[in-house]
Amino acid sequence: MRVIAHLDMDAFFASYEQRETPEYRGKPVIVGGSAESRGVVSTCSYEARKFGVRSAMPTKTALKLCPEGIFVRPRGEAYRAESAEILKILRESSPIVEQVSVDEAYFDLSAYFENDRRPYDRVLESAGEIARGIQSRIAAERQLTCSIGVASNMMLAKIASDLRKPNAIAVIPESQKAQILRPLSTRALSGVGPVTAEALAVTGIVTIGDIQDAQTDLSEVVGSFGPVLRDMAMGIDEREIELDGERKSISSETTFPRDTAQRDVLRSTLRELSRDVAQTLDREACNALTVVVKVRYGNFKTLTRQIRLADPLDGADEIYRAACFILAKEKLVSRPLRLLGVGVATLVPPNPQLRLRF
Ligand code: TTP
Ligand code: MG
Repeated sequence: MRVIAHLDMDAFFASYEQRETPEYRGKPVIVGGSAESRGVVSTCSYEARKFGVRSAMPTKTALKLCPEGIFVRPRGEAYRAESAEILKILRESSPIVEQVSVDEAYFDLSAYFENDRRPYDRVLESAGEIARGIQSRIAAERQLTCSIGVASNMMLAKIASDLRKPNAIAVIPESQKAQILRPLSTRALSGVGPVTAEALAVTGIVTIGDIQDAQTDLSEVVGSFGPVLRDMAMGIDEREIELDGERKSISSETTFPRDTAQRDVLRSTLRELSRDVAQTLDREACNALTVVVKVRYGNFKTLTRQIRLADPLDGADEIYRAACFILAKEKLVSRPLRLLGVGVATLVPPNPQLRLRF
């Protein structure tokens, strides 16, 4: 029986700041760039969320929504060091751990239940108790709260960790997985970004339940992603946890509902993908030295082209400009595209001088 857990820290950067500065506790704390330099919110405490403040919102907007908020600049290095301590605790409970971002990791608990003969749902429930133990240890040793989801696969475990945040343990029973997925937005499925979600919404598919009930073959709408999407909507996900070291690249890609060479469509997609990548980079507290563009044509021929930059970059605009440059220089849009992707690699710690922009 496969038993997978997903841990996600609660309001990570903000909780860290609240732990470090006791006066901040119980108050709306907003971590992000400065309003004057058009900075955005990295995250905010749950107290600030009551005012409507959210990640990725311009700090200026956050200031309007929550004028009494405590505004703090992010400290990437400190968060990464904290993340390493949390991971150490996790590794003592399971040797199979895959960290996916600065505040998030999957871990495998199957070994605890190898010879367990109880029904699957009972086993998952017991795994929930192990997760509770880990959560208590993190609270005691790091004074930070987290949420952990437990289920039969990675996708469900991640969805579970988000179901009852903050400070929650959520188990998705195997017998109820399809039902629990039903009301959730299609965006909860990995690989469904804003573009795919919109393409689905146009055909009336808004929730995962809508995918479950769809009579038509979704490949009309999302191409080869269709069958995968159907599986995910039913709660099926065969991915294995990858035992990795540091993350080596970050990317985002989208398959078009119809092959396209239209410049405005490609440009706006590129902007969206660049924003996506920049956001992940920001979350990882990293900059990048390489920008990669991936294209796939109607006949499935796939090309990737990259450039190495002299100075590390981390902003969406910079990634977008580099990607446009690659597309033009390599004449990649000689035919309509089925898929367009943008990525960054050669990740490096942020340049302290660049941090002064905040
Ligand atoms: P999340 O886990 O998405 O958010 P969170 O931990 O702050 O809050 P939640 O309780 O909802 O999990 O992201 C983890 C950290 O990554 C977050 O603390 C700050 C950073 N981050 C950004 O810098 N920009 C972003 O847009 C997001 C979403 C997160
Ligand atoms: Mg989190």
